[in-house]
This record gives sequence, structure tokens and C-alpha cells, in this order.
Amino acid sequence: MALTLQSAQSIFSNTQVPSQIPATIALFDQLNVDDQLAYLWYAYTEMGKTITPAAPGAARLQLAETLLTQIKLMSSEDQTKVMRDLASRADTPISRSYGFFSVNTKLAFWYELGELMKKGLVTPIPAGYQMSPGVKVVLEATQKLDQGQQITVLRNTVVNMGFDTSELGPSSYPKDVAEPAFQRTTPIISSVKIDGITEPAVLSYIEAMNADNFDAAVALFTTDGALQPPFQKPIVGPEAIAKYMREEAQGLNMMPQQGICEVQPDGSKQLKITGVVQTPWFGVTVGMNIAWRFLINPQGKIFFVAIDMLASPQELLNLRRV
Ligand code: EQ3
Repeated sequence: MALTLQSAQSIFSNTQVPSQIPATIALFDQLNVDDQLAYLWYAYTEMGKTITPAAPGAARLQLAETLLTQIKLMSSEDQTKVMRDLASRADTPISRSYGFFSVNTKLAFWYELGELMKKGLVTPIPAGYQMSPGVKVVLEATQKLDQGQQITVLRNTVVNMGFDTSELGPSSYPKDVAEPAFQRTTPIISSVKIDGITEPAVLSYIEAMNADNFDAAVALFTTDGALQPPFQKPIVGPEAIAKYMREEAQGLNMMPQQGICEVQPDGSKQLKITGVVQTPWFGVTVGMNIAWRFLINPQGKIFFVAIDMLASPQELLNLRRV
């Protein structure tokens, strides 16, 4: 029987226990624009007491420099307007430019604005702002999350800002810019060992990803293979997967710990592996508990892999099917 994306998505479906991450983002989405900006400032400064992101490299900041220079020269009212436009996804030139940034350039842009806010050069919160009770609710929900989940909430809110450029035709796309590389802070983990797992495609996948060797990782997939990032739709086909990996998977440290493998009557294999992933933004200080769900075809190629954020550390040991 041919493998289908739909059936692949449902393997080990008990992995997807309700996560507090989308629930917290849904609360955030209900806030008005000024409350959203205030929430992000309070959440970020509170988080900064224990963890701070690494400063982005010069090459990355260069991509955001035109916008940052423009903003620095503005009056404080105009700076507030730009931030409101970004948060409300308005159609303005700055919000369009931001909309074309890659995920990591969006984060670098806000990182730099945050530094300017700390120095008092950009106003973090609109003048005369009064906090609504809704902000407190979202902050309290955020405090209940672990650090890996908190940085995921922040990342996703930043990614969702700016004009939705997917609605624009290809003629409006800026020229493809090379994605700057992240410096690896920890040594590459080259020999992968996962308790309960010997599947070559999976071990090679982790090894390639930990070396940022995306060509090698993509070569492990079938030509109709798919990768499903946390809370997203599957990305289908080697070209689209490679583009995604270059933009979003650089510098990650993947530390899978244990897994199970079930061979199906047609010779395909379903594997669930749990472990910890570190992002180059926070290095070894924040570990995200995740699961990989792999569907390997009878020829040993990856047909599907889903990456899920685990709801709690207890889920690391939950390798049962039902
Ligand atoms: C300035 C301030 C504070 C106030 C203003 O009002 C508004 C904003 C937005 C502000 C600034 C906020 C800032 C600077 C936030 C920065 C947040 C950062 C740097 C967050 C980074 C998070 C990174 C995460 C969550 C990375 C997760 C990666 C994962 C789970 C990777 C998984 C993958 C695996 C394991 C694979 O096998 C395949 C690839 C894939 C990438 C899916």
C-alpha cells in the first residue's frame, strides 16, 4: 500500500497532547496591539533575568540595518507607530520589508530594537499606556510554561508580525539573499546514539542536522517526502525542505535520547524518538523537549518526519503508542 501524507501525520498520534504554547498564543492574539507590545516587553525583560539571547552576528544585522536605521532616526511617536503597524500586520513599506525577512532576521531585528529600548533610544511602551487585565492573564499563562516553551511563544509572535507577504505575487519578492550562518557554540555531536534505535536513516539524519549538512539530510528523504515542524503544516519535497532547513535549522543541537521502532506489514517503519534540542539563540541554557515521529519507507528512506514540542518533560518517556 502506498504511503500517504495523511496516514503519516497520524502515526503515534498520542504524542500531540494539548500544548500550552498555542493556547498562550491564542490568548496573546486576543490582546489589542498596544497590549501585545507591552506583553512582549514585560515577558522579554522578565525572561532576561535568567536567560538572554546571543547577539546576532553582523551579517544578520546587516539585513535588518536599513529598517533599524530608519527607526532610530524617528520621533518616539513614529517609532511607536512602526511597532503598532508590525504587530497589527498593517500594509506599510516597513511592515512589508519585515514580512519578507526570514525567521532569524525577524528575531535579530527585534533583538536590536530591544537593545535600543534598554538604552532608552527607542520607547518600549506607547506613551500613556495603561495595562489591561488581559496582559496579566497572558503573562501568568507564560510564567507557567518552561523556558523552552516560553521562547517558542516569543518566537512565534515575532514570526507572525509584519505584513503577510504570502498574499503578494512573486514579482514583489525581493532578490534571494543568502541566509547568514550561525556560529556553533558547542562541538558538533558526531556519533549519534539513541536508546532503542538503530535505523540508519534516523541516525544519519541527526548526524547531518548537527553538522548543518542540509544537503545530506535532504538526500535521506523520498522525492515526495515531507517534514512537519512544530505547529505547522508539512513541508513537502526536497527543495522546499532544504530551503526551510537553511533558514530555520542552522546551528541547532539535537540530542535525541530514546525511541521505539515498529515495523509494519509492508516493510515500512514507524519510529518515535524523544530528546532535547538547543537553539543557537540561547545555546546550552535552554533545552526544548521534543519528539520526532519518523515514517521510513521499505527502502529505508524518510517519507515523513514530524517534530512536536512536548507538553511536559514527563512526555520524554512516553513512547507508548496508545
Ligand atoms: C523588544 C521586545 C522585547 C519588545 C517589543 O514590544 C516586541 C518584541 C518582539 C520584542 C523582542 C523580542 C525578542 C528579541 C524575542 C526573541 C526571541 C528568540 C530569540 C526566540 C528564539 C526561539 C527559538 C526556538 C524556539 C527554536 C526552536 C527550534 C526547534 C524546536 C527546531 C526544531 C527542528 C528539528 C528538531 C528538526 O529535526 C527539523 C528542523 C526543525 C527546525 C523543525
